[in-house]
Amino acid sequence: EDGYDLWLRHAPLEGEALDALTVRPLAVVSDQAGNATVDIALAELRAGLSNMTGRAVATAAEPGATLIALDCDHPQIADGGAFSLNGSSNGLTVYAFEPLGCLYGAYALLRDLAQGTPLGEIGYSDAPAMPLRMLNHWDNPDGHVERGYAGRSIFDWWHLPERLDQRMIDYARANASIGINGVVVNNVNARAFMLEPRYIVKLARLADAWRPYGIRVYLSARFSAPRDIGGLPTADPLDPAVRAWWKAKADEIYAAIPDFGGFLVKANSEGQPGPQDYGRTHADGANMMAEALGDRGTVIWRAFVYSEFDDTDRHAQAYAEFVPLDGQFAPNVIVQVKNGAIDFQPREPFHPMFGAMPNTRLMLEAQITKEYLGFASHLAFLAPMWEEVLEADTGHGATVAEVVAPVGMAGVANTGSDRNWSGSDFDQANWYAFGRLAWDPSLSSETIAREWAAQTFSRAPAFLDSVVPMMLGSREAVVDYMTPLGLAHLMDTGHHYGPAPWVCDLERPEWNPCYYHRADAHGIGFDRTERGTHALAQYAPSVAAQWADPATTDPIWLLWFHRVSWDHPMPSGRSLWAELVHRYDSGVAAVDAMAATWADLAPYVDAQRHRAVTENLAIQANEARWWRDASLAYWQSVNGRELPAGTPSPAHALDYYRSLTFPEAPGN
Ligand code: BDP
Repeated sequence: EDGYDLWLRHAPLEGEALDALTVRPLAVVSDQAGNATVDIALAELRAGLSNMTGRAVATAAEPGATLIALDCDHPQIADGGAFSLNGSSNGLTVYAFEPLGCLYGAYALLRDLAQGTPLGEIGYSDAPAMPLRMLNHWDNPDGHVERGYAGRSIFDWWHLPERLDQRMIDYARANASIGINGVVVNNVNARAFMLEPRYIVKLARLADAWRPYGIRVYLSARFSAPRDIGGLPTADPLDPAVRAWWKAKADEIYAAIPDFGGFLVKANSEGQPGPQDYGRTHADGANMMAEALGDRGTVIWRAFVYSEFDDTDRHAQAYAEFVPLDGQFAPNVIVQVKNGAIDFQPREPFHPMFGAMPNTRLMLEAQITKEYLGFASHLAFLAPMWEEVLEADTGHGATVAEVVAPVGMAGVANTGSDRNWSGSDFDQANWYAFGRLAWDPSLSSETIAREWAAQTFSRAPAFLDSVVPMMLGSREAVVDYMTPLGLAHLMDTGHHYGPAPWVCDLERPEWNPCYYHRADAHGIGFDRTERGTHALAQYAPSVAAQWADPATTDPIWLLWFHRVSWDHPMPSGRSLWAELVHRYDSGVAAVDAMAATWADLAPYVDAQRHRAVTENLAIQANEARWWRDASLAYWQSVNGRELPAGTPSPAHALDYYRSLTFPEAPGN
């Protein structure tokens, strides 16, 4: 097995689950056969059931057969993809109001069966919690994927529209099986030419292929497109010619793609053009594009802004630029906010914008590709990280999940041309978990890990009882060996591979790791209290109060909000310095434990995938030690302290770590 089939393997069943499906012949039917979406649901059920049972599945009701029926215009079920699975004496019916609900119901049924649940025990209703469940691809038209660790882009713009790779169908299927219903096909650092007519026909071919799977296409749009490709002298959002250009562009796209989702825009951030270039606000820019789309689509405007450094705190910039605009965005504008205020670090407190803009539609942006968590070679299951954010109480009367539920979630995709799609087998779990959480943010990480592992590897209880805890602890291990106790952004600059806390000479302060850790002989950490940058005040008072005093701040956030001395007493009884060392060592030990657990699981996993994971764990074990040793060598050079007794010294002197370069690391 090479991982291509993802969680949709539908491996042969055994025992009671198999018996329930084989006592009688099996038939899968629907009165709505002929509808493209219903036909996909029927084909998925027939293929999946036949794989799981080893028997042919009939396509018409036969006397005495176990009947699985799809009823896809049932008036009592809500629209938007809801479904109900109802068992009966002779089988099970999937009820939905529309074909897409039947498709989601079919995938849910297959998911339950593939976990070994007997048919007779399946019966429930389900509906997506959020209307928009999107992937954002950072794929460039030349095939390079920004922050991609799984090969080249899966989108073959070169050969579209004539050639539609089978991967485009398999991709849509995988997405639909976890409820994803929107795809932004190109990088937020967008090329304007993707709005040209020759790209619109390519995009239309994808839209046609994905429509039956319930997936709408979106484009990242470069704000300066009216200048770049439109021949206009300006892209000022208040200029009538600019407005007319975007309106005509939208009309042109809708003529080819009637259900085009809309535009994703990164503006006035990291050198991208935007309305501020003309003295206008984010709202001016977003509303202009929203007017062009009208009620046909949505503008998703990113809040990840950090343009010119204004000498305060990068943590505070997005809130400062956006919160004053609350209530000014058009109804078809969504503001997309990263989970934390800096940038997809292994751990960040939730973004203070959540809950702070009650009159703006806010959507959560998560990163599935592991730019800051060891790329695809480190095993880190991200559901616990997203769960931590979704469950966070904003102090404004709602959790983050409650704030974004009326709108949705976007995940920066981790797909690529690698056979296993995600660069590693376990990174498939992050794609899966993202979709499942966007569908239902109340699902626990444990439930998701169990579902995924049972479908992807083995439903044997002994396997699951071992692999699920391993997955659940994996992200904390990364936090411990990379950035414990609230540290952040200590990776090497540019490619973000490996540790480089010593970097301090880049042009802009916030590009430097030393900006984030602020370590010197006396102490370490970023003071965001009123004595420091006061960014803490952007949180609701009840939340800010939890993090205001270093003595009572949860240690996981300590150095994010506070600068403390190396002797600062920790709840564990250790000094800050001893605790830091302890966390690095725990992270390394956790990776060794994962490798040992995985070695024991060989009997449950095919040799090809078992070996692939083993090799990655060997990389991770080396790199965890590298992170620990390089970080400790650096901190020692700053604080002049010995390591606590019994703690191994770094394998090399600091100069060795500083001298390493990685021209082969995937770039940005
Ligand atoms: C950062 C990435 C950069 C992206 C940027 C963004 O390093 O490649 O362009 O985020 O989200 O995490 O726009």
